[in-house]
Amino acid sequence: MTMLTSVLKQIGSGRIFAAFFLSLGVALTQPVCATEVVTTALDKKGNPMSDVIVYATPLHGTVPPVAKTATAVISQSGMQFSPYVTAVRVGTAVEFPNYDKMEHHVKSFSAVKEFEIKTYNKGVTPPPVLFDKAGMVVVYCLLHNWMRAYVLVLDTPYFAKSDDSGVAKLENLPVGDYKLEAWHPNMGSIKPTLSRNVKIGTENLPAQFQFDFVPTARKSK
Ligand SMILES: [Cu+2]
Repeated sequence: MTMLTSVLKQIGSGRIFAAFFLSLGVALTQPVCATEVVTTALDKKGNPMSDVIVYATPLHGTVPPVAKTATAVISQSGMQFSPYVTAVRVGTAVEFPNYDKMEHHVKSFSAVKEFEIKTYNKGVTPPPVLFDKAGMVVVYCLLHNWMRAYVLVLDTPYFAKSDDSGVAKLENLPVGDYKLEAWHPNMGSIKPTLSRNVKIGTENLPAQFQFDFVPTARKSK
């Protein structure tokens, strides 16, 4: 048994762990039906980066329509927004519940989605905000200047956020050609994403995105 077939056997279940193939330096000749792409985000110094959004946009064809009921939640909890970074599809309604005893005043000045949720009584859930345009939205609290959340609104359903080990998993990707991109909030909406075109299903996949900066620590009280 060659090393490759042994690795494939261990992996099983049709998953592609790109890192394995890259480290093995093996060119795949047999088509592989990918259902999951695993990427690792690293900073300039080579340390794992969390809160990186990795997303894949098909170069041909269309993506499934967004569910009419697509929702996400960004709460105010412990005097911070949680989560700090969120990716959603265009057409997603986002709720901003307040779980703190303190009041918050949620505000976005971003052209992609400008909105304001003024202070409200505890126990009241304000109506959700519909994110109807692609791009980046920065959410502030006007009462607490360290509070900030980032929303990346995407035209594709294929996205994931890196965890503390820098790993993001894109799941249920149909075979095809994609533009694979990686974005971190420190890049704002001006700096271009790290990107490359990939063919999912027939050749090696990139395992790694290395950024040319070290992310700044999240501000706190
Ligand atoms: Cu606040």
